[in-house]
Order: sequence, then structure tokens, then C-alpha cells
Amino acid sequence: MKKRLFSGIQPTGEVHIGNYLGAIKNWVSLLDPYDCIFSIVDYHAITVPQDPKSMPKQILHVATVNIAAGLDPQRCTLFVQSQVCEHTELAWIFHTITPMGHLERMTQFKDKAKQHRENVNAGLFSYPILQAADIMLYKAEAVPVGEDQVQHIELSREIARKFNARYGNIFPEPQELLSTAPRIMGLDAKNKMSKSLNNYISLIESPEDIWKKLSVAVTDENRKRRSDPGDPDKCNIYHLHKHFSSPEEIDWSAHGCRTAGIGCLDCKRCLWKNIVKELTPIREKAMALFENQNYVIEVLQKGAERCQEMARQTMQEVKEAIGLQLTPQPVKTKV
Ligand code: AQP
Repeated sequence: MKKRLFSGIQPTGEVHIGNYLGAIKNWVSLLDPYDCIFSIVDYHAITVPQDPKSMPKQILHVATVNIAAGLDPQRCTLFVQSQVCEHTELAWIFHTITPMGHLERMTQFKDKAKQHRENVNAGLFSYPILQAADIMLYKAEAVPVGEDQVQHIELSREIARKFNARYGNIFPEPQELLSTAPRIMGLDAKNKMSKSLNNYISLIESPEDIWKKLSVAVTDENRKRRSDPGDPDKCNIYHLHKHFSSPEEIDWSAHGCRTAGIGCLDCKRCLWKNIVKELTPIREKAMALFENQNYVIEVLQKGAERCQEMARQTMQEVKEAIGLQLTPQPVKTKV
């Protein structure tokens, strides 16, 4: 029996190289050793305002790009969160055992509350509870995520412990699996690369558009002129080289920067060439899938069917444990 793995991605915009290096590439490498379930987490996405008209397209878009990036539907289950109603049902039960103080500590909530001051809603606050339900509905033991999600997985473990202590041992404690690129910074070099911050390179961007973004991306800000030596460790472009370039090119970039032997544009051109090389097959596959969206819809339907069955079984167990299941009583006969 393979261990089960769960992870999710929000349909909130373009899938970017932060998602790819921090999560998707890792997911692809885990397809065979684990029983993998991946979800397009649309209930999470609506914790910030979304346009209802573009949501269906967004959901299909993210599913398509993930399949193109390597989530082979023959080797994993891919589904849309809102198609399995037990996610919110289990989340409610977890709400009743999660202390408010634990949620108040979540840094993602603090960041998002600042970003969306006009809409600090209860869903944004209890987002990690729904995430715990997503994972535990399938009794997943491994959760491959980027660093930004580690605090949420820790909270999932606490929720599992609390539930098991109160109602009996039902849930395994999930463990995060970090990739070798747990935190990719955005092209602004200030914030984590994010769909909502417009500081990203998307997986399906054209080579020309990638260059437009890369050519103005922030480098070591102390290097003002071409003739100034720079510090590669302070340069986000150098850090990106580590994920896309060969060891020789990474050395070339570091040495050239330190000695002012190369300029930032030379360094970016080499990175651009390597990013384009890695992303071109993904882009081409995505373009072909965009022409065949019924295939993607079919994959998501099949995925939802498998997940609905597993979720139903878990909820039955949970309700029995909590005492929410009425069992038929023997009929009393008069003598
Ligand atoms: N910059 C990043 N570096 C490494 N990993 C990242 N992930 C996201 N950004 C980075 C990981 O990608 C997976 C899917 O992320 P998500 O879309 O569900 O949520 P997110 O973390 O909120 O991603 P964004 O791009 O920042 O979306 P918005 O802007 O909508 O909030 C997760 O495993 C995440 O860790």
C-alpha cells in the first residue's frame, strides 16, 4: 500500500515558476512513490474576491497548466475541491476543536488581511482549518508544499492530535514535504513570487514576454553600474539560476557578478535562455490541452468521483466517532 499524499493549488491566476519550483515539480517527482491526490482549491480562492464569471475558466486553466507541467492523470487524482462537499463538512467539525489563538498566529492570515483590508472575512481567518480538512478527508500523510504553507501543516497536525485525543484515533498526523526551492522570491525581489502580486513569470508565458519581465527584474541593488562588482547572494536572478541553469553557468554567473566581468543583462540573458528551454514543452502541451478542454473536464470529473467515495467513508467514521450517527434500534414487540 502506497502512503497517501495531498496538495492543492488555488485558481487565482496564472500558475508561476514559484508554484512550479516550490510545489508542482516536487509533486511530479512523487507521483510514483505515493498515492497522489491534487486539488484545485476553489473554496480557498473565494476567501478573497473573485469574478464569478471568470471562475470556471480559471479553474480549468489551472488544471490544464498543472497537467501540462507533469501531473499525469494516469498516475494521480486531480479534482476540484467544491465538487466534494465533505471538505466543508469536515472543516466545520474541525472549527469546533481549533482554538482562535492558533489561527491568530498564522502569518498568511496577517499578510492577506493587510493585502485585503476591505474584506477581512471569517473564511480568510479560518482558511487553515479548511486546509486541514482537505488533507485529512483523505487521511493523507504527506503534504508537499512551499515554505509559506508549513505553519498551516503544523496546525493540521495539532487539529489531528486534538481530534484523535477527543474522539479516537482516526487521522494520521500529516507531514509537510518541502522541495529544494521552498521559497521563490518575486521579480521585485521583495515579496514571495505570488499570483496576486504580479511579480511572477507564468509557466505558459511566451519567450518574448518572459524577457520583458526578466530584463527589468530587480538584481543586487548595490550594483549601480556595469563596472561595479556585485554580490550574487543578494541577487534574485542568481538564485533563479540555481534552479534553471547548469553548474558551469551558475559558477559563471557568480564569478562574473563578483568581478564585474559580466553585466546583469548578460546574466539575465543566460537565465532567460534556460527558463525558456524548461518551460517551452510545458507551454506547448498546455496550448494543445487548451484546444481539448473536454479532456480536462473529464479528468476532473473522474477525480471528483474517486474523492467523493473516499470522503463519504471518512465522514461516516467521523460522525460515528462524534456520536452524530443514529443507528437503527431493534423494534420492541408487545407480548
Ligand atoms: N513563491 C513561492 N515559492 C515556493 N512555493 C510557492 N508556492 C506558492 N508560491 C510559492 C507553493 O505553491 C503551491 C500552490 O500555491 P497556491 O496557489 O495554493 O497558494 P499561494 O501560496 O497563496 O500562491 P500564490 O501564488 O501566492 O497565490 P495568491 O497570490 O493567490 O495567494 C503551494 O504549495 C505553495 O506553498
